[in-house]
Amino acid sequence: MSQENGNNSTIPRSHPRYLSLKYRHKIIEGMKNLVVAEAGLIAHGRGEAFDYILGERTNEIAREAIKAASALLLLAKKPVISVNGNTAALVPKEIVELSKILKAPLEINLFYKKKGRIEAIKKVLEEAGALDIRGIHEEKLVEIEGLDSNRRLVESIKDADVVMVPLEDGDRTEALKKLGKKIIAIDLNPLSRTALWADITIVDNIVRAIPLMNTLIQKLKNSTKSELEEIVRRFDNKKCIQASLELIKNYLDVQKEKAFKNVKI
Ligand code: PTJ
Repeated sequence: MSQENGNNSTIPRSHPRYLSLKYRHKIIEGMKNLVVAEAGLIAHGRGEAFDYILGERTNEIAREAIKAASALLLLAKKPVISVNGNTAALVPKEIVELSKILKAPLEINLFYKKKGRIEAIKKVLEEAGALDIRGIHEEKLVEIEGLDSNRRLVESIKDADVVMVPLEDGDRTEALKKLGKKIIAIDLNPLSRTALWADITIVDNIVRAIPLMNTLIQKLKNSTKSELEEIVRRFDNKKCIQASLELIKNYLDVQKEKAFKNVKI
């Protein structure tokens, strides 16, 4: 298969945007296998654009959010990790590792319904070693009130106290918050509805955020309950969003000065 067909084995490692291309191709391959929705390509492109103007690195603000999210997940009695197509395509092993460390189920929850998608995502997660996958048996699904999209159909999320929602569209966070749940979002767009409604918003690329979360959770695992509560208490999501926007602004100011330094025609 050629590079144009979406096979990432043909991207030269020396390419200046190797990592970005590698993940782009994972999304393309995911779409061909039904894991990723067609709209998932567009969502990924939007994420790439935000990542670009955030400097494509995990900044200090995101690091604090990941730490607070790790503490909240460790404090949770019934944490659930929601998984959509893009998440399964980009970080299958890492999300399964997180689920195992926390002993939390992975719940497949899709916006775009298409025959075969749930099975395709289940397969990817199983191949990555998943032990507890929910959202796969129609008879076990119940509806969340106040939501009309396919995302209203949930299984373990209904009884969860903390729900992690990576790369989510629209208004489910708002609906889940109304049911008293704590929400952790991973979203490169600090102005998305999900980012603004969540209790903890990680403004970072999921491909960097989940591995770092796995490391931090291992480190925090032996902390006392009050130490974890203090980490969560100190975190302020409004400040986190505002600081992320400030960071974008500053990054663009610096780039404005630097942009043409190495361009000699
Ligand atoms: O698999 P499905 O059917 O559940 O559909 C999943 C998508 C992502 C297609 C669906 O939820 C959707 O349309 O989402 P949106 O409205 O495009 O929102 C996705 C958000 O994730 C956007 O704010 C993007 O900036 C952000 N995003 C995209 N890629 C990444 C990301 N955030 C973190 N890491 C990424 N790699």
